[in-house]
Amino acid sequence: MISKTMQDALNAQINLEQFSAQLYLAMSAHCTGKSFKGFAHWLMVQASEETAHAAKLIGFLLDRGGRLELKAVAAPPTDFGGVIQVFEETLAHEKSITGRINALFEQARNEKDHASEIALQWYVTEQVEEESKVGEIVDHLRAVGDQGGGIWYLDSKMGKRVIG
Ligand code: OFO
Repeated sequence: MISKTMQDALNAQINLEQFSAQLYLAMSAHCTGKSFKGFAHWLMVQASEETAHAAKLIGFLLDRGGRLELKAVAAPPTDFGGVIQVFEETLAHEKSITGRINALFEQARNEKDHASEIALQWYVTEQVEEESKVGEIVDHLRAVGDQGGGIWYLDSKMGKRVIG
C-alpha cells in the first residue's frame, strides 16, 4: 500500500502533467494562429504525450491501491510571443518538471518506497530526453532567427513528428 505522502505527491504530479498538456495545447493553438502548422503539430503531439504521462502515473497509483484525487487544472496563458519564445518557455517548463520529478524520486528513496522509485525512474529518463529534444529545437531556432526562410524550413521539419 502506498503512503499518504507519496499518494499526495503523485496526485500533484498527475495534475502537473495535465497542466503540461494544457500548456502545449495552448502553445499549439498560438502557433496555428501564426500559420506555423509544423510547430503547432509538434506541440499537439507533445500535449498528447503529456496526457499519456499523466495516465501512466494514474495507472501506477491505482495499481498500488492509492486513491486518485484529480484537481482543477490551471489555465495556461493564451499569448506566447514569437516561436523562439514558445520553445524557450517549453524548455523552461520542462526544466521545472525535471526538478519536480527529481524531488519525487528523492521522496520515494527517503520513504524506502522501492516500487515508486522504480516507476519514477522512467520519468527521470524521460525528462533527460524532453530537455534534450527541446533544447535542440531552441538552438536551431536561435540559429535561424524568427524571420526569413530558415524558420519555415524548421516548421516543415517539425510537422513530421509522429506520436511515440
Ligand atoms: Fe511529462 O514531460 Fe513534459 O512536462
